[in-house]
Amino acid sequence: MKTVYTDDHRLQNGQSELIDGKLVPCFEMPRRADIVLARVTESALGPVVAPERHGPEPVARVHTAPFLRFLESAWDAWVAEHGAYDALPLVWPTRGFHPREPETIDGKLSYFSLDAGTPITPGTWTAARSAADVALTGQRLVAAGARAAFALCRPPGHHANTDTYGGYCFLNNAAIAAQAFLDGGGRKVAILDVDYHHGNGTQAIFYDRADVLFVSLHGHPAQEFPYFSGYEEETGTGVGEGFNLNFPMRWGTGFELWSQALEQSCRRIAEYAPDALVVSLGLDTFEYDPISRFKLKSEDYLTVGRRLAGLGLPTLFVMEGGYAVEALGENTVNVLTGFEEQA
Ligand code: OKP
Ligand code: ZN
Repeated sequence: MKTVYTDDHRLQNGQSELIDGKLVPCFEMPRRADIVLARVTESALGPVVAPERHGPEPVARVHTAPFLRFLESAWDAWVAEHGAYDALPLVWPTRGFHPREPETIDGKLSYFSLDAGTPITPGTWTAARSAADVALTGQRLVAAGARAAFALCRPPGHHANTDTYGGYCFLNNAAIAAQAFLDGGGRKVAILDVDYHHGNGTQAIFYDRADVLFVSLHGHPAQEFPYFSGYEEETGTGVGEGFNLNFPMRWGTGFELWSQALEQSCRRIAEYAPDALVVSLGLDTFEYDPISRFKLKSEDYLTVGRRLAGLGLPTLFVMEGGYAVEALGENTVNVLTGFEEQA
C-alpha cells in the first residue's frame, strides 16, 4: 500500500504540555512521524507519496466556521497579546457556565479547547491542514480502487470535535476522510478507532448519524483521558442509535482481552457492510507506552493487521497516537504489513 506523507508535520513542534501536574516536553513530537516514515521506507510496504492540496471545503464539512477561523488566527492573536511562545489555555466552561465565544485570545483558547496538553505553535495551523490533506489524499487513493492506503498524519485528530481541539489534536483527520468517502458517493463508512484513548471527537461528530458506524477500543473513561466519553452505554442518538460502539477496558489490559474486543468490533463492522473502513491507528496500546496502560506487544500488531485484512474492505489507515517513539515505527508497520500479507 502507499503511504501519504509530508514534512509539514514538523511545523507542529510544541515546547511543553501540562500533564500530571507538571509542564513537560511534548510527548506528541516530530520524531514520531520521522521514525514511522523511516520504518515504512525500510520495509517492503510500498511507495511514499506527497499529499495533494484539497482546499478548505472537505475540512469545513466536519468543523464549524468559527472554530476554523479561530485555529487559523490563534497564533497571531496570541503573539500580539503575549509574545512568541506556545499558547496554552487554563480555564474551561464547566457546569453552570455560559459558553459564548469570548473576544480575547485567552478566552477563545478556553472556549475551543479541552485540555492544557495541546500547545498552539507558529506552525500548528499549517501542520494541521497538511495532516488533513494527507488523510484526504489517502482517501482518494482508496476511493479510486486501492485496497488500502496509509495516511501518516501528524498531528493526530481523533480528539478534535466539530469545534474543539485538544488531546494533541486540531482537525479530525479520520472524520474528514470518512465524510469525504460519503461525499464522493459512498453510502456507509465504518471507523474503527484502536488508539488507547477514546476518540471522543470522532464519536461526537457522527453520533446522530447512521451512515457512519463508529467503533472504539480504549482505556476506560473512569480511569483515562478524556474521562467524559467512551462508556459502553454511549450507543448513538436519534437515527444514529446503534451506530456507535465502545469497548472501554481497564488499566493493565493485555492482548487476550483486547483481541476479543477487536473480534467483536470486526463482527459488527462486517454486519454493517460499509463501502469503506477508516482505521484510526494509534499504537499507544503498546506495553511500553509512556502515557498509557495497556500491554500489547510488538508482534501483536501483526495479528491486528491480519484480522483487519480479513474484513475484505477498502481500508484507509489514519495515524493517531503512540508515544513509545523508538518502537512506534516497528509497531505501526507491523499492523500494515500484517494487513498486506493477508491476501
Ligand atoms: C492523544 B491520542 C494522561 C493525560 C493525557 C492527553 C493524552 C492525549 C492522547 N494522564 N493527556 O489519543 O494518542
Ligand atoms: Zn491515544
